[in-house]
Amino acid sequence: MKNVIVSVLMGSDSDLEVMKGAVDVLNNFGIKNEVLVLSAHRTFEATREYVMSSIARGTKVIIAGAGGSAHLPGVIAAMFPLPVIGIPIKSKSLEGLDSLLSIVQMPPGIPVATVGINSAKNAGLLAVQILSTSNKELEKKLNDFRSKQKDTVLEKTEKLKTLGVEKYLKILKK
Ligand code: RP5
Repeated sequence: MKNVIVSVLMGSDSDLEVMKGAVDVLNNFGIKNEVLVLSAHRTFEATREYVMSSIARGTKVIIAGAGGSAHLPGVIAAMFPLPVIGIPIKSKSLEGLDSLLSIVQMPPGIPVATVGINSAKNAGLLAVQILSTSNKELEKKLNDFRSKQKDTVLEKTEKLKTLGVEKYLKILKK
C-alpha cells in the first residue's frame, strides 16, 4: 500500500484485539494506515525489511505493540528515525509490567514514546497529535474530538447530580 502515514505493528496476532484500539482512532481521524503482525524475534529479517521499506515510502509514525520481552518497539526505533510509539501488551505471567519495562527503558539516543499497558487508544491519539503539528485540518479534528469528550464528561456530572449516586450506579450496571 502506498502513502501509508502510520504503520501499526504487533508481535503476535494475540495482540490484535488490543491494537485495534489504535487502528480505530487512526481510521476515525482518516489517517491512512497499515496493520501487520511482525515480531522482533520470530521474524526479525521481515521486520527489518518492512521498516526499511517504510522509511523509503515516507511513513511518518510507527505504532508497535508487544508483550513479555517486548523488544519490537525498541528494535523498530533503532532503525526508524521518526516517532515510534510503543504499546506494552498485558502479559499472562506478569500482567504487562514486563512489557512496559522492556519498552520504556530505552537507551539515551533511541527513544520510544511509551503509553500505558494496553493503552492502544492513547497510542493512536498520540500519533494524531504528532501529525497535527504540521496539519491544520487534523489539528481541528483533534480539537473537535477533545471538545466532544469534554461535553460527554460534563453531561455525566449533570446526570450524576440529578440522579444521585445510587440511581446512577444502577443505570451504569445495566
Ligand atoms: C510477543 O509475545 C507478542 O507481542 C505477544 O504479546 C506475546 C505472546 O505471543 P503469542 O505466543 O501469543 O504469539 O512477542
